[in-house]
Amino acid sequence: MDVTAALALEAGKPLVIDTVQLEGPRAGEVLVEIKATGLCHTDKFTLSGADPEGLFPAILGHEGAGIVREVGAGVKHLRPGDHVIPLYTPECRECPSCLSRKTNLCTSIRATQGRGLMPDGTTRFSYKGQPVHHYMGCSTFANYTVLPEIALARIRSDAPFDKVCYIGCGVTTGIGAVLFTAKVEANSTVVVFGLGGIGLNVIQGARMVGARQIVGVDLNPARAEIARQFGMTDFVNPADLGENGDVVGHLVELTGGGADYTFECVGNVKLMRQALECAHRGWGVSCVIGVAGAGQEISTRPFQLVTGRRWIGSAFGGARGRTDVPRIVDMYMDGRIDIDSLITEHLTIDQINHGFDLMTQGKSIRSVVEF
Ligand code: NAD
Ligand code: AHE
Ligand code: ZN
Repeated sequence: MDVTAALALEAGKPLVIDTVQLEGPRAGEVLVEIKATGLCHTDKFTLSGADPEGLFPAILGHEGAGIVREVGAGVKHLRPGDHVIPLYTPECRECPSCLSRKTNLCTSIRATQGRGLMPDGTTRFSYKGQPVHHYMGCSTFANYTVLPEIALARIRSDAPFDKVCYIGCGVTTGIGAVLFTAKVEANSTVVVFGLGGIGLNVIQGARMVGARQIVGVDLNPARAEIARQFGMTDFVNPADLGENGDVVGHLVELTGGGADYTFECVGNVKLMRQALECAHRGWGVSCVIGVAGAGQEISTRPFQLVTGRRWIGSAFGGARGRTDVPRIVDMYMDGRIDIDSLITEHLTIDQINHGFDLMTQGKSIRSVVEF
């Protein structure tokens, strides 16, 4: 079938909106009509060429919501008409990782997903007769896409697509990192580096569990107001501390000796170090969420770990998609989490490059494209 997509033809070039061809679902696969998709910083990162797994041409996008239109042979848990959220972290419930109960990182289709292919090693998309890669197993920058059944969470049918698409990445990543990965306790002190689409959800999660102090760190002063609305108690702009300002020292003092939990939500390895080092001696936990580019490495003095800080990381908030995503949708529908205030732009697919420009300029939190 012909579908409308935003194509990433080359690294560093704007997306091209055009008609591409999509084959129907094969065994174990599902055709989904995408109704809405968010723009995540990771899409921009991959488009820039900094992603070691970035492949071109590809159809990017991994934060979508839509409706099942057709199922392939052997699909057991979904049928046409079901409302779904695509999962870049699937949940097969059968692989050693799923069965371990120690991680959400299902391994059943990760190898082919990383090569931009469906589990059978082929692609369903083509453009001008040439194959086009899938992205993160989702490719939501198209009004129709094909996914494996295990990479779809079925959600309630009264949830608005233009809001719950954000649960496909940003909301779940931020809230989940607090709830599922770090397991922040009530009365904790928390520092969040980066108050964008992810960091604001970390703040929202920290408030939900009853953190007593939530410090936000961002170079963009415009982020302070919305972060306060989400539960931030203190704002630190590193630029205000001067060029050689001691960000770590300042945060350690502000939190009375270091924070119980810190989160890096930018993708900057220098900030990852600062986040570790402003965690409390003896017990502070620092969680890396930001994605850093090819060749980047983190470093610190081992003494920081010897003295009891722990450095951890979180992908998709540690959430098991088919199990946890429908619950997070319920949390939104019950008014327990705010998504609406974070969606600052509604765009058409023709405006998608403008959406990425707004992200670069720090003028949007989440832009959502509606089909
Ligand atoms: P975003 O662009 O919405 O937000 C980034 C924020 O960081 C902005 O507010 C920006 O002003 C701030 N910032 C930039 N440089 C800074 C600095 N030096 N000091 C302080 N603040 C700074 O991005 P996002 O969508 O929130 O994504 C954030 C990061 O999380 C990205 O690296 C993205 O790839 C990653 N991510 C990871 C996961 C995961 O599962 N681990 C999921 C989604 C996104
Ligand atoms: N492909 C990159 C890493 C990208 C990455 O870390 N992705 C996160 C999700 S970001 C969503 O916005 C993730 O889930 N990683 C786990 C996984 O299995 O991909 C690289 O460095 O190669
Ligand atoms: Zn994302």
